[in-house]
Amino acid sequence: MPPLEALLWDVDGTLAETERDGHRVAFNMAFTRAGLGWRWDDARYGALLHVTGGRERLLADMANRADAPAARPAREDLARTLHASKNAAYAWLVAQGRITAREGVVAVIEAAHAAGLRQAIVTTTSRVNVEALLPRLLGSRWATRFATVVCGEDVARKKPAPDAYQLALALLHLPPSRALAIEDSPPGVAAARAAGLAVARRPSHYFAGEPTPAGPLTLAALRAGFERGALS
Ligand code: XBP
Ligand code: MG
Repeated sequence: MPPLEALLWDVDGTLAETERDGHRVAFNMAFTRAGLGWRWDDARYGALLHVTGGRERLLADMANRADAPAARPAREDLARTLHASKNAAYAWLVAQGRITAREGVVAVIEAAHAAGLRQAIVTTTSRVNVEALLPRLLGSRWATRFATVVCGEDVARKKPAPDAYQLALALLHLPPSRALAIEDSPPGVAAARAAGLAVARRPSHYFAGEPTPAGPLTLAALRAGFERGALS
């Protein structure tokens, strides 16, 4: 294996338990604010996570609801309104300090920065959510830690398509053999692998049944796994 040159970080579920502590709670706040009796419990939200993108997730859920608007344009309008309201509620939850970094994440980002590795954010969440979360996790230095930030709006196809990873690699001028993706979910792992990347899996709350690596998240462990070719 060539030496490791870059870490490509997923956001939701990887940097923090944002789906459990942020997005699901915020979707339910948006439903209430819209006067809808809808509520996504933990099990329903976990099942809906195979649909990436919050607006797309709303549309997928509406497809199974008798009380959703029947006409496609009305559904799309409602999904857009609920999604904007959800993102506002998410920013509020972040500002309240309800979302904290997963263990080891901040230390690895700082160690990688100190070691001269390049880093990128590669997420299918909306840019507003990244811009709400990252300063809270890393302070104002966050923007100096990532050479590029690829978000859901930047690509035609969200994960599990490889587009976001391919775009990040192109912006970093790196072949996939020099970078490592860090992901929590099967769609995220599939996206990284489809872009030809090695992947360190750190399953989050909703994917606790997925294979989990032994030991804490450290830069040394990531580097060793990458260099042994032990990550897939
Ligand atoms: C996770 C997603 C997102 C979030 C919600 O992305 O699929 O849709 O659940 O964010 P990743 P939005 O793990 O790649 O960061 O509502 O902004 O889509
Ligand atoms: Mg994720």
